[in-house]
Amino acid sequence: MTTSTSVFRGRAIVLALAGFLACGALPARSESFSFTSIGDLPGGSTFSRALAVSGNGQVVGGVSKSTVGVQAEATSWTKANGLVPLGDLAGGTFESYSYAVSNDGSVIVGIGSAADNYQAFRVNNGVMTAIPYAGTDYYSEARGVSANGNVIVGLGSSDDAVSAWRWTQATGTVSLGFVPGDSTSSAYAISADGSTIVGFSGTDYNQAMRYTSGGGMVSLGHLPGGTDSAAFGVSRDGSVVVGYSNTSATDYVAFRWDAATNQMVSLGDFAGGFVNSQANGVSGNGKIVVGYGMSDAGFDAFRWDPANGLQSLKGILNRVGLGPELNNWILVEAKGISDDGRSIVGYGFDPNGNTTGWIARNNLLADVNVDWKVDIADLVQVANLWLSTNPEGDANGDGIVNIQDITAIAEHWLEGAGGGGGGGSLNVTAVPEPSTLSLAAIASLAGAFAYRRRRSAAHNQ
Ligand SMILES: [Ca+2]
Ligand SMILES: [Ca+2]
Ligand SMILES: [Ca+2]
Repeated sequence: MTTSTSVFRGRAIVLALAGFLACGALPARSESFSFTSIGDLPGGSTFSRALAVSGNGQVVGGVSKSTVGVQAEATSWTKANGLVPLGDLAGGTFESYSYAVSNDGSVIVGIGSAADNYQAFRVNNGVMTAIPYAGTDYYSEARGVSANGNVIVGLGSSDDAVSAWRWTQATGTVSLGFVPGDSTSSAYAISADGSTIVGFSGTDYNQAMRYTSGGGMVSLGHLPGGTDSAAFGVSRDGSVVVGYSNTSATDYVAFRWDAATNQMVSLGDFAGGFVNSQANGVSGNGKIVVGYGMSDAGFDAFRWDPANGLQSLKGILNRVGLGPELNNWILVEAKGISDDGRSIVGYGFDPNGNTTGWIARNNLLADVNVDWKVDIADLVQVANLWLSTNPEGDANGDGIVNIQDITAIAEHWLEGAGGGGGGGSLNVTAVPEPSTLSLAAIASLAGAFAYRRRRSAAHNQ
């Protein structure tokens, strides 16, 4: 074991050196992918967490510690302005957290410390106001907000029960009740379109729940063998829900549920360590899930999609050439993902060992399926969306899916796929040529496009 370990280490060092040299030879680093620390507010201890990202991927909500917010101060972050303190509700101690962000970032919701207790807040264009309690509640927190910022959900507590609530300007704060037979509930997310609210409901144990105005609050059940589950993320239209379920007394795993099958499916966990994974967020189209899993090394942020399965986010970021930025970071947990799946936020331990928030971004439009590499799967997706205006097939961002998107994919062929040894995607000499099989596939796809274009031309006459 010692021998193979040292051989492995030797190889790793050689590879790391090769990567370093390749990197140094590059004129500039690629802008296709980025990994950025959100930093820390001045004062207090050095600490931050990214807890949510806006639908458009530009605004990160979270928490840091500051001079006034020694315990915690709610924050927002943008690339242009960095980490910005959001203050706290009036009265009580000073402690606040941002938990969810609207599509354009103009509305941020969370929890603050008010005169009597902790209370849900809404920040609208920089101004923080308390969200009224529901009924006899004396404690509340906001956990989700619709894309337009008009619908906010969370949980509140009275002497009788903790229950999920929904707030709009028109209705005020209204309790959503429980799954029939249960006595507690909590709302943790709302779909971008505002139609669907998810969280959990329960008695001694919880069950993931999904609430719609037409169907009320419905249990999503558990994975086989499970007794305890909860939902933390929901897709744009409410049709995909993610969270965790146990499968035994000790094993907890991330799940993905979709309305089409009405089934919870396990997303698994990393090998090693306890069986302990959880899904926290899902892309707008329901296809990309983020959260955390556990390996021998401890907790690790994951990214999941149907084709690639459960992947270490740090592994992906290393593969696409962000090794230098990631140097010694541990990505403990991914907390949120943007609507287009290109921005993932979370927190971990930075190179100094401090808990710090981060944002990872994939700006490579040619990677239309957003799996952080440009390959045959992107060509297939373009083919499937041929001549549509669907942004998920638009590899060059011009609003139409056509032959120029094939060209864009060819120009970025195998970018992010690895082989650059950490040298970045501009290191074209390190990017393998498309294999014969891939070239044949491209040729046949090109043939299919020509056929479909002729057909479509004929239909238009
Ligand atoms: Ca600080
Ligand atoms: Ca791809
Ligand atoms: Ca296009």
